[in-house]
Amino acid sequence: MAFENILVEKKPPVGIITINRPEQLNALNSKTMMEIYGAVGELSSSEDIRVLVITGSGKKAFAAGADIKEMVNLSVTQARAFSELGHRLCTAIEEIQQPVIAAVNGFSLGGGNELAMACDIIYASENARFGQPEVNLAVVPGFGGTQRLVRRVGLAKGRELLYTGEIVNAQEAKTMGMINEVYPADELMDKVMERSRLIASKGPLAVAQAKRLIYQGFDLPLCGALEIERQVFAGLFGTNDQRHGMKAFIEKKKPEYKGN
Ligand code: DAK
Repeated sequence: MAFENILVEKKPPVGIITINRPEQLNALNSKTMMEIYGAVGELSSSEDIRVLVITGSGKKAFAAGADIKEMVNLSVTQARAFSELGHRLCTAIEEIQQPVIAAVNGFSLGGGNELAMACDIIYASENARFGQPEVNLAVVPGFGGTQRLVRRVGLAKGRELLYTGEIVNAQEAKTMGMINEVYPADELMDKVMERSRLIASKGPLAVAQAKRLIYQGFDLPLCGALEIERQVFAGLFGTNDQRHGMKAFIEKKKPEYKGN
């Protein structure tokens, strides 16, 4: 697939999507979101890709929001379609097997932060800034932010951020549990690649199932979620990787997982 607003690189076992509209601070217009959606599909169906990374080009932004210039004159029907596109993209990120890491290298605002929060893990540079400033524009987040933010940081902080539109720095975002770790800007991508390769070295079916269990189980009653865990745990004993991994431990060897 040819893309105009994103760059896609395969560095097996890692696939990298870079939002590439730096002059617009990587604002997410429909075309860019459709391209990211296409790239997520393409990379996630590659057998040699075990982790996806999403980042922004330039030094200023991961993505400074949904594209306000595209949104300004949307009708109610068009706004609904725009929101559905954002939801489809964020849900796709949550539903693919591979973990997705957001490497946030600057502003992560509005729709950009909603995209980041759909990712499994968020690593940020020290200059990153996070927020849901939609209320400044008299709208609410439209790509799932009202739901994913409070699930990440809890109701107290989530409400505050959503009602004030305040922007927080990377350390504050880490303290409230929105993001995982903060690195110096010039080390961010190296650290992200290191963490990605660490995840990719684990049993891929186990990582994929852990992702699915968290996604499907999080909003279920505990007893139902635990039942799914039992089924998945048992099912993994039908895989070659499980036998291989446990034997490797006993024989003090390093396992090499094949994903079967
Ligand atoms: N959209 C479009 N262009 C943007 C943009 C954005 N979100 N953010 C920045 N840009 C553009 C600027 O317009 C400028 O373009 P030119 O004027 O040069 O053409 C260029 O990027 C550089 O930006 P600045 O000159 O403003 O750069 P500064 O360093 O001075 O300021 C900033 C950086 C991030 C503080 C500032 O750009 C800013 O405040 N940006 C907007 C941040 C924001 O409000 N983000 C949230 C957007 S709203 C929904 C669906 C979705 C959503 C809501 C509802 N439904 C359908 C219901 C989601 C909404 C959002 O995400």
